[in-house]
Parts: sequence; structure tokens; C-alpha cells
Amino acid sequence: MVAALAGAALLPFAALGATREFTLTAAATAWEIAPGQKVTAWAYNASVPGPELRVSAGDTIRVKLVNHLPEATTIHWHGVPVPNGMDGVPGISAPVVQRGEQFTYEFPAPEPGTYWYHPHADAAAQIARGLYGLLIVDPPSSAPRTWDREVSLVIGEFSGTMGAMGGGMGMGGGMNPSGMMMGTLLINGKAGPHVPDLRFRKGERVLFRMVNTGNMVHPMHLHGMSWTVTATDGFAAPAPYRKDTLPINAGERYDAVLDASNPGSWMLHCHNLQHVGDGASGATGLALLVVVEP
Ligand SMILES: [Cu+2]
Repeated sequence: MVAALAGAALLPFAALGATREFTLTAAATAWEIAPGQKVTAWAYNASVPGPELRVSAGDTIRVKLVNHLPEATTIHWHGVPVPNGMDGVPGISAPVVQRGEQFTYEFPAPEPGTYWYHPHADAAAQIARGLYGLLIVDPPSSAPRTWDREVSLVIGEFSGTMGAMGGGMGMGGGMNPSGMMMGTLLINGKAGPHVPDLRFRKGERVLFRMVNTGNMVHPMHLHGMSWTVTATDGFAAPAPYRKDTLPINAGERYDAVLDASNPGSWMLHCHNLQHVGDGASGATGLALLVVVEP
């Protein structure tokens, strides 16, 4: 007992925390990407993105995956140094989870930071249908914090079928008839201009956690202000650096702090402008508004 405690004292994040249990049920679901526009997504717990799994340094993470999809799936813990058998790659590191079956993943929380999870079975199609979510590891409560609040922006390149509601936007905002295959770009599961505004008060410092679950690069550009990048792929930046255009590659993630210093309504959008329409009703695609109240 004494020896165990002495060992633990040398390892600040070693298994001192709780076991945090989650259940992720993967299933087809009707998902509203814009008002009145439903698609048939594949989702964890009927949500695109799936639930944000939040744990603390030192916790053990235990996640039960229940597969109600029409095909086999797995979960891969992107960026997490899991034991090999928990890595979710069918035929290489983990069993595939057949339709109707379940599997429990268990691994220690990695270093504090932003991670994400997604299938590694039929991955391109399953992720594009909506199977992805964030895993966030908080630092110990004693660690200093340089921000007041947090927002998460999860970029998705949706590809699937229209739901029974019919009517939907293509990649450039065009309409597709019901039942047709369609693709559109999503932020937090919504297509612009239906991504909710981000509203901050002047002087707030806001940590953005940005993740690109798709296959393209999305150079996310903020008008009127800039971010200070503090981490990429969960690793602290050697020195924080300023950016107003942050190219987020496939699978990448960034932690970047915004000093909400400039009052007004500002666009935050992908600067591959083919990913942003410019219709009469405002920008579509990968775009949203950042509103700083004076
Ligand atoms: Cu883009």
C-alpha cells in the first residue's frame, strides 16, 4: 500500500482519478441539418456530432459501443495512445463489432487536450454519415487556466441520403430531391447559415477547440480578430502563435484562444471559398457568425 502510494506520487496523472463510463449507441437517425431539412444520418446517441466525452487527467475511460447500424463498425480513439487492442482497427488491432453486438473500450485518459473518436470500419462512409465526436481531457483543477469559456467547432463533410422530409442543400447549396444522395458541409452538425451564432462579451477569452473530421483542408478564417494557437493535435504548441486563418487538415485539431476584443458581428468561415456559398440570404456552407457584445 505504501509502495503503491509512493509510486503514484511520482506520476501526477497515473490512475488517481475515477473510472468514467459512457455508452455510445450507433444507429441511423433522422438529423435536421437546417430548419425543415432532415437527412438520414448515422449517429452516436442520435446526435451529430456524437456526445462530447469529457474526462479529467488521471481518469480511466470506459465506453460501451452498441452497434445498431446495418453494418459492422468500431471506434478509433484519434490521437489517444490506447493499448493496441482498443485501437478500433478491424483485422489489425481490434475485433469488428457486428450489427447487433457491443464492445467495451477501456483505456487511461491521455494528456489533457482535444481528441476525437470515429469508426475505422468502412471509415470514409461511416464518418461522412455523421459518426464522430470529441473526447476532451481536462487538466487537473489545480492547473492555471488562461481562458474564461470554451466552444467546440466540429467540421463534417456529410454524405448521405435525404430524409423523408425532402428538400436539402448540396455542397454548393443546391436542392436535391428526396431520397437522393447528397453532400453538404456541416459545423457542429448544422449547415450554414443555420450554424448558431457564437456570442461573447467584450474582454472574454474563449478557447476554441476545432476539429476537421473530413478529407479536405479547411482554412478557417476569422474576421476582425485573431486566435492564439495553444495546441495542435492535443500537443501544447512550443510557443503560442497568432493566426487569423487556421488551415485545418484532414483529421487535425487545434486549440486556439480568442481574445474577444473587437465588438461587432464577424464572419468565421472556410477560406476555400468553394466551401462557402454567397447567396442572397447570406453565406452558406462552412460559415458562422462570431458576435462580440460591447
Ligand atoms: Cu473548407
